[in-house]
Amino acid sequence: MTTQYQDRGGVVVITLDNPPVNGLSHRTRTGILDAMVRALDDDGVNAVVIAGTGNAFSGGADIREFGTPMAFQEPTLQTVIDTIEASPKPVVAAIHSVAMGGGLELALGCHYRVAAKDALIALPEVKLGLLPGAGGTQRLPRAIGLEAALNMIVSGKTTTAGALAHTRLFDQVVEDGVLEAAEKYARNVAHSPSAHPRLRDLAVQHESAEAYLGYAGATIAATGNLPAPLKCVEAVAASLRPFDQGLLAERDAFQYLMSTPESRALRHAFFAERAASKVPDVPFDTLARKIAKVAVIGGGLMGRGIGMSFLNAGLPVTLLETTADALARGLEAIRRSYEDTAKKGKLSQDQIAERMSLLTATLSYDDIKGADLVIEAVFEDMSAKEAVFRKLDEMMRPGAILASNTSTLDVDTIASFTKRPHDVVGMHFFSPANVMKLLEVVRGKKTGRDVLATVTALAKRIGKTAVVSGVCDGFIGNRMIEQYSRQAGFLLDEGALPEQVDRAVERFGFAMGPFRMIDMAGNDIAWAIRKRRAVENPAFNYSKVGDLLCEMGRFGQKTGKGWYDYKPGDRKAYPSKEVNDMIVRHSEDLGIARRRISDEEIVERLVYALVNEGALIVEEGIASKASDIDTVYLNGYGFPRFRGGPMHYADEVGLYNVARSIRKYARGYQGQAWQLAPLLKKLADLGQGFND
Ligand code: T1G
Repeated sequence: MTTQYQDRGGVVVITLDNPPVNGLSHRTRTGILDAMVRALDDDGVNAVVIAGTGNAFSGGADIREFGTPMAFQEPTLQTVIDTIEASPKPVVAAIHSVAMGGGLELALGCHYRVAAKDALIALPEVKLGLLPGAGGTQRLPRAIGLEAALNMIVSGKTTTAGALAHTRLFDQVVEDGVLEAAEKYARNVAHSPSAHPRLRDLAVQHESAEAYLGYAGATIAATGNLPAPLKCVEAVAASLRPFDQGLLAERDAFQYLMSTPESRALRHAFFAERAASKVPDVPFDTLARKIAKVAVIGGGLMGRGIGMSFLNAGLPVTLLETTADALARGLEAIRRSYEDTAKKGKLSQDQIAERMSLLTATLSYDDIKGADLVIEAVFEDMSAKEAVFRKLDEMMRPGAILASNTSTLDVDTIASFTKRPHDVVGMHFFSPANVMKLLEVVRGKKTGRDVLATVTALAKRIGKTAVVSGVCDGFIGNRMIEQYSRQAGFLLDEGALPEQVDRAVERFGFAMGPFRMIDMAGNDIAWAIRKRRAVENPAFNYSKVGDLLCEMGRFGQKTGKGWYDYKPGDRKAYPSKEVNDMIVRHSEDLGIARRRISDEEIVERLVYALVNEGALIVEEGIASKASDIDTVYLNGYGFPRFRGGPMHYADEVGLYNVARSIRKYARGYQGQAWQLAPLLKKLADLGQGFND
């Protein structure tokens, strides 16, 4: 059973008990409705309280049902809410914790609501490409006003019951003891002579609603082309009409959004990110090690960001450097970063003081030997890693986890510098490490399962999204972006220019095109990797135009010029005549007649290069599932979330069509770069998708 029924002397408590967040599955909806009917039929019952067990009152509709017939199987959430709202006996919601989406809508259908001050309140459906589909767009404006409701619904942002205590949304907000307070409240109103209040009976007040809603709609339309935010405005606007009419408008909008590719992609992303930390051969109940103290070796850009990630989560960090000067610079940079955040109003001086108090600095390994986890972020050179890991092996207490932040080097080789390879793991943070959510957890052949369980749980604790990768050059993300960059270079040889390529993928939804991105990261870094690759794998051919650019000293923003020209203090990228002339000359030198290339071809070649390499990565077992590839690209490489990630996007296009396009490009310029991945071919032939 996922609902409990308890008669407490005339007040019935219906308790939702559907772990992990009391999702309103068909079973749970049926349980609530049956309990309501039972309470209504029982003359001894004077009032009803609806409560939730565990970590949530309710996290909303059970999204695991979406896309299945159960999602709309009667009793729907609307039916449950209608029954509650029509009850002659008062129904009180006891909100002790999370009330989100359909969970908040369930509470909105109750006559009264008692909540804990810090209970998290949200209608986050828009983040799933939807909108509140069980009356939330109609009842919330009646509870907190049109503007506040629209802001909450369009942004999907989370607030607390305390922040809304002054509104009609809550009849009582308490520090704790919510259930007792709700039960007491129920007894007090049980014999109230007047009808119990229903939000649906209120009218939405706003002196200039039309103007305000018109402005809101225009603003949203200007910020992007996603359907859900606009439908949110339409549905909330309908709350100005009689309630039942507004409800119909909401229902039409919800049904429409449920079938959009954007919503399918956003729902896929939601689950992909939560599935990523589940490693097939690491049982979910694997005992994680206790991490209470962290050490970071290296106070450079990455070391500082990594240290801040832990400080921000309240974990003490010891930063170790080799010289006092380097250490001082690292500490100063961390403080300055916090001060900058404070200037934006996102951090208080007390919070800065608290975080800095958790940070200690040292030049001695003696001061870190008691740490539970040590993360090395020194120079990306194997001899430097060897020196550090031999020292760590000698100094660190038994059971400490020894992690490397390496982005390219072999974690098995690093582990071989120690006598405890089972304690060694890669923790590849993305710069800036205190901001980027993605964490690639690189498992060596001998990395212990409990180490993986520990690091993936720790990632969530510090607000990161962990994806476990096997050992290969570039792990998951950087290995794939190399193929993406190859195609970008070949496109220049054949007729495209940097600004066209960037514009095409940015229109597709990428945060930044390949050339603006590498100008920011540094063309010299890519140059060094290409040189290394050319030695290791002479068959690895790529456009030489990137090398020519570096030979011109155009390393990117850091040199004031790269693929684009930059002006001092201005991060805008200006197309460069010098570079474009060089590109055209290079095509002539290659004897290539430049051709006009469509944006569609540009997007296909860049995205399918990711998809094909992703298929190889899954096939080799470097990633355990295709959705992990999506999680990496959504959280570390600016892939548009409303497209769900490269693998989900390929499924939406149809793998047959992707394979057909790849075969076409394999017959073109530098076609040998297109080796159709066997997994992609197999699934295409079977008419299946990666995420089936
Ligand atoms: N349905 C099913 N499972 C859910 C779920 C949901 N609504 N929310 C979370 N889970 C699972 C999640 O997959 C994970 O599973 C576990 O719970 C812990 O999640 C009609 C149509 C509630 C704030 O969008 O924001 O209502 O990995 O790691 O950090 O209008 O989960 O353990 O197997 O995120 O403590 C609207 C989404 C639905 C809320 C908890 N509701 N959830 O955060 O844990 S649509 C949402 C969250 C809807 C109505 C519409 C968060 C959380 P597993 P977690 P957390």
